[in-house]
Amino acid sequence: VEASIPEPQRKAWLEHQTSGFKDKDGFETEVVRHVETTLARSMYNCDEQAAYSACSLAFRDRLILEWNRTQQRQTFADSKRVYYLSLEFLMGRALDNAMLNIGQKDVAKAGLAELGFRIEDVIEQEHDAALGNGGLGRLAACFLDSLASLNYPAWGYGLRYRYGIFKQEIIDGYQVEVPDYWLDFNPWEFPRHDVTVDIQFYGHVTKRTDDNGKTIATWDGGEIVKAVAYDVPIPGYATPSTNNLRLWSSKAASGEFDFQKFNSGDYENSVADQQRAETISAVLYPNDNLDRGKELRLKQQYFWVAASLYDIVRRFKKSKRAWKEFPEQVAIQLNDTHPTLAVVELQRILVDLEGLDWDEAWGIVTNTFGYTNHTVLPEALEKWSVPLFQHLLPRHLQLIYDINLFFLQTVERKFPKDRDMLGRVSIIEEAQPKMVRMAHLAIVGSHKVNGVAELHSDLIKTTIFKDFVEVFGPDKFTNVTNGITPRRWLHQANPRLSELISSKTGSQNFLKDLTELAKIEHYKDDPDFRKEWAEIKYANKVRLAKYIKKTTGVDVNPSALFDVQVKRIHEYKRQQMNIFGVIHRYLTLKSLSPEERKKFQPKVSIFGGKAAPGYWMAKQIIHLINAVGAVVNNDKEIGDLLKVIFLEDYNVSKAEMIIPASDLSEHISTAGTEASGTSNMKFVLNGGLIIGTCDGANIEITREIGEQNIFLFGNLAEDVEDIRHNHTYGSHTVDPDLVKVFEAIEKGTFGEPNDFMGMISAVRDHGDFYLVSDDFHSYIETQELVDKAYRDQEGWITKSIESVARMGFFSSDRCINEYAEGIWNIEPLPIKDQ
Ligand code: Z15
Repeated sequence: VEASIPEPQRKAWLEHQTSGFKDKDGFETEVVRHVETTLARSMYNCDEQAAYSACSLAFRDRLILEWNRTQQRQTFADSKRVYYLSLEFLMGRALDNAMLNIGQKDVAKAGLAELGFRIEDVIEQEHDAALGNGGLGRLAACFLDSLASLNYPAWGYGLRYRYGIFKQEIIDGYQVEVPDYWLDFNPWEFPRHDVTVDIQFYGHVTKRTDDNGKTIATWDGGEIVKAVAYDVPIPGYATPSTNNLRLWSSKAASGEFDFQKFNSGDYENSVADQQRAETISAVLYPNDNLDRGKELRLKQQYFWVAASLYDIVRRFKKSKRAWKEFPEQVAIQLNDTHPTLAVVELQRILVDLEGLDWDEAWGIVTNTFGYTNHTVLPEALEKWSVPLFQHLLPRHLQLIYDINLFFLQTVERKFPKDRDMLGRVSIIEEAQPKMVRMAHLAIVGSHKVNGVAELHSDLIKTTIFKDFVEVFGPDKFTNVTNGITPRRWLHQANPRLSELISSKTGSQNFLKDLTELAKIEHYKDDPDFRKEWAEIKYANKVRLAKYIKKTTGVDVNPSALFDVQVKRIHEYKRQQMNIFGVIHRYLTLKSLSPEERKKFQPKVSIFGGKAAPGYWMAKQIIHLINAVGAVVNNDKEIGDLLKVIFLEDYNVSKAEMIIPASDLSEHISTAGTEASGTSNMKFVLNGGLIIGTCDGANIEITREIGEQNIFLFGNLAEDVEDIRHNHTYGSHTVDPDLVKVFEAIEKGTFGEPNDFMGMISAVRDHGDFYLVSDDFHSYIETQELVDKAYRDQEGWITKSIESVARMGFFSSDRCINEYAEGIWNIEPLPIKDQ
């Protein structure tokens, strides 16, 4: 590691090493000390859980030193900071990442071994920090890793949910949700009981005119809830930089509970106030790509945004600079529209509390914010009803109306008399009731708007935000293609592959500059290299096969083709098409003679993913996958030729095991619906090939790795609208192979057919919105091409190596550098002697 660090950082890094453990004995001393003092246990009854706790505490001590130094350095340098506001941070486990980033996993491994533990078992004890649903939350976590690793002065701001995303159990083939209480022992968070903010809700606004004729608005009454900060250190890789993730927890402003009420015998009410306050940060909403418009969710958003902005403004004020310098000191990124209230809140602080003129304040606001859009799906675009807003945040609603008025005046000047244009771009939708369109507010309140992959960024400019391109011009809209951190998704998830790569690139520097992967392409014909490459994939598959056996009881053959689709269950992601394809394969196999069957490529079809608890169709899809598995996996005629597995409770730590074990993964969304996708990048980076549609980042992956290395199929985004129109107004016939699949289901091959009629009639009777039938033939044909390609193992290995070698572009480091230069105007803080 050392040799790969650029010279200016080298000295700091060496010094950093001295703040690490001297050697394995030094590490052991610390572990034993924590077992015996912090945990108050003896080494004689130290189980794996206690070893995890003590090991984490030992590494945490190292982290804290650098964390404090980093914060001091950033404060002293007084340079611009970026704040990443996200309602979700899907962090996964912290210990392995901390050991790797600090660069002392080998020391820990040796030390733990001497104490009688395998490091893998110790790492496994940690509960995932699962404060997110899927791609959006995991992206935020990858961004934090890159920001710290690249030495950017950056903070994340989020909510400290008491319950993260639910744990999924599969009972009799159905999803059952179990609460995820994860805070029992969490050594990675630091309560800051001295860092609190009072947050106001409800109440009323009064306006008066001051001596200069200026209108002054005051917001009084209502209720106050306290926000308490909890800080999580974010270590950078091979740098001492350790950034901060600040998560807010809600509690009653009056402290424990109301003694007045308690003493007067009204015990229930005294506790109720406290519980109402704590409810705000109690639970993550489990919907991905869906807005349900619930009041508590709006409360969460304002609570988190108001606390974060108070904190940011407080920090800025310490620098004693003029307000106009705010955007030179502060960049705030809105991760989707969830934090858009921050735009209004900053305007409120500047105008109502600090007394700035409207226009000066608005200039500061728009120069501070950037907005990232992550979806074009209409059901995911946030809207809040005006009456709800009026009730919960009366002053903010007034400000939104003012912002809208001034905005529409500028639109009017540019497009005189175009009433339709005004209606289309207005922040307020004229409906019954009126609605606040959060995406419109986010665009108007930001200086840059970005999509997350090229196709997606083009789509928002030509569809949902078309009018805004006319109003603001095209330069306000830009693209930043998503990326992933190679530290977690290569080095940590696939240590043997990382090791093989570093043996050929000469160092681990590819983990800091992923374009160095290109060097391994020189070895693609080297027999030893290829052999090792194939062996690593096989070993990863063996590990997954063992896990499948342990958790499902099904034996799978590690030599079979592992075909994986793991992601949130959603109709647009088309797991239904995948399982229909599996059924088609099963029916084909059944129709063959035993002789013909032998020529067939054996396959294990692996699914995983959570359905939103209220998403009936998604739950039906999970049920069908399990029902098909129950039949196919017990069919003696089929044996190893086909297995169907549903892995329970897909999450970040399971992804780290599953992804490196895939031969083929499926990214098969209806073209134009998946904004980017990020697991597609993770699979390819681990040497798996992809079957996918021309959607999201699949397109850029193809451009980088070459068309010969990916299995693309299906209709193009540009044709989807016409096809849908045809479904409704033309003739709609279901693909004949798909008809046979439906017939098998309806015959009861996989149990009670009525359980699956929703999925069938969506395609057959309700317009097939996601084009499952239109793409089915091309999907099946392409799967046949996959089988053929896989039988040529040598050809497959070449594809795999070439793909990995060409994935450098998809590092979240590249992505963060693009944000820093194109949106935040911020530079890394160089690390000099401390
Ligand atoms: C979510 O996970 C994504 C978008 C959303 O609007 C919401 Cl609410 C949740 C995902 C996209 O579906 C996915 O394509 C993208 O890769 C990811 O965000 C990160 O940008």
